[in-house]
Amino acid sequence: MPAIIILGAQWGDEGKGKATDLLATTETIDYVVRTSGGHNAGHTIVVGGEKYATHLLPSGILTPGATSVIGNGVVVSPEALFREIDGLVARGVEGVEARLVVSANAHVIAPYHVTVDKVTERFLGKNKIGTTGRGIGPAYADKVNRLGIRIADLFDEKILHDKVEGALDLKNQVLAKVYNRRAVEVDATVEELLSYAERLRPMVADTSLMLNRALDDGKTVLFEGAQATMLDVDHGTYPFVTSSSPVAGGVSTGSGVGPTRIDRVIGVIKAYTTRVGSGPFPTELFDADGEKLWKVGGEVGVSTGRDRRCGWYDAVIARYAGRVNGLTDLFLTKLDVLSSWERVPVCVAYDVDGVRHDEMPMTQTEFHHAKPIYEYLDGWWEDISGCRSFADLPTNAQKYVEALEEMSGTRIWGVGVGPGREQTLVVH
Ligand code: 2SA
Ligand code: GDP
Ligand code: MG
Repeated sequence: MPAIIILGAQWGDEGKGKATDLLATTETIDYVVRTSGGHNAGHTIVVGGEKYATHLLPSGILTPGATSVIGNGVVVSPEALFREIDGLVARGVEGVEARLVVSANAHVIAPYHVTVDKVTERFLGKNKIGTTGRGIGPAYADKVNRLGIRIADLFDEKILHDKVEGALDLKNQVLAKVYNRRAVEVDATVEELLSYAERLRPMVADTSLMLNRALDDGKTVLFEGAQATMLDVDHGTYPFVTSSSPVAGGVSTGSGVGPTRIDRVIGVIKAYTTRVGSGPFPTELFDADGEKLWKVGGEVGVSTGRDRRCGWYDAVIARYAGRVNGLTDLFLTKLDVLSSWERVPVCVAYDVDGVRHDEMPMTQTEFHHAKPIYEYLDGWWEDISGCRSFADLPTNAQKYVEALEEMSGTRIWGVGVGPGREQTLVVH
């Protein structure tokens, strides 16, 4: 299986890190590639009881022998990158920089992007997006506005100076006139960005060329998604989305590997649903069940420490993710969290102002009005975290997985019953 995509099918934090890590330990994966987002991502991997979190680095950085790639579609804060590398090295992870390749065309998150992200959110008040405050949106805005700084620009002081000046021109006026903030200094910004250049240079390459050649040579490439389908700037709950394309199509633009080279697209999906940040969420719970999911599931943001909102599984979203990503498989995580419910509700359709919708409504206004229509599946009481095969699961847990597969329209390849690498069952 030479080219595989792993991506989020809901609003993120489905367990993509674990899925990537699992695949990278069960098959020989030569490259693990990030193609969108930046250090807003937080992926947790638990190996032998030791917990690691990756943010900007692909989770494959923990797989010995695999090369980690930060593709052109990613926005890179050099400061955050080095902080993350140093953190892993301090914990004894070997050869991190030697196994990391960064695209020359990836865009840079400069300190002023973080400033703009934070002041904008404050300005929006109750209408805020609930961003991670990492400068992601403003960096992508500059990219599309043709005001971005790319990694390659860090190696040419004159170009860098011109570009920073251009990027700050309008921003400084807005910061002063709208937000009453001091101007960001061009020279100091250029100096800071240049200070990262020497350490970064050996890691920088034409990653599209490298990955296409690797596929020509029969190597296996795993594209690791960040954020998720419902946070996609086109297909998600706009404007409550991130500013990149976490769907399968974004992998091609974010890596320079064409869609005809992709063999498998795995959507990672929780056995219930969570969301962090603002925006509509039809199955969200505000009662003791929501509290229990949050507590048992440990639903706290890996990058910001924010509490995640919790709700029941939404098969409409699962079908939508199957469609917009062309999923070949689902990997269902956190089934263990659902032990000890008499009945488990699953959303099968929405009621939008009195009209039943079996598919995602066409407009965001309708989606904001969507009320879940539930089917109730029988629950189970047993602790399933020790199960290692599908047949080990209690009958009702097996039926739950089978019902979700049927309702979601994509085969369920594997099931997670705990955070550890080994706490996984293969269904098909
Ligand atoms: P941004 O910062 O511009 O990308 O924020 C825009 C929206 O995207 C959401 N977002 C996320 N949602 C889930 N998980 C993410 N990663 C971290 C994690 C989040 C954290 O793994 O827990 O620690 O808070 C992530 N990154 C971005 C964000 O909440 C906004 O709704
Ligand atoms: P990602 O952003 O999709 O990589 O996911 P996060 O790491 O942000 O959040 C997923 C959380 O669920 C992490 O704490 C994982 O360790 C944990 N996790 C993953 N799979 C399972 C599972 O099957 N069961 C349980 N209980 N936890 C899991
Ligand atoms: Mg996460």
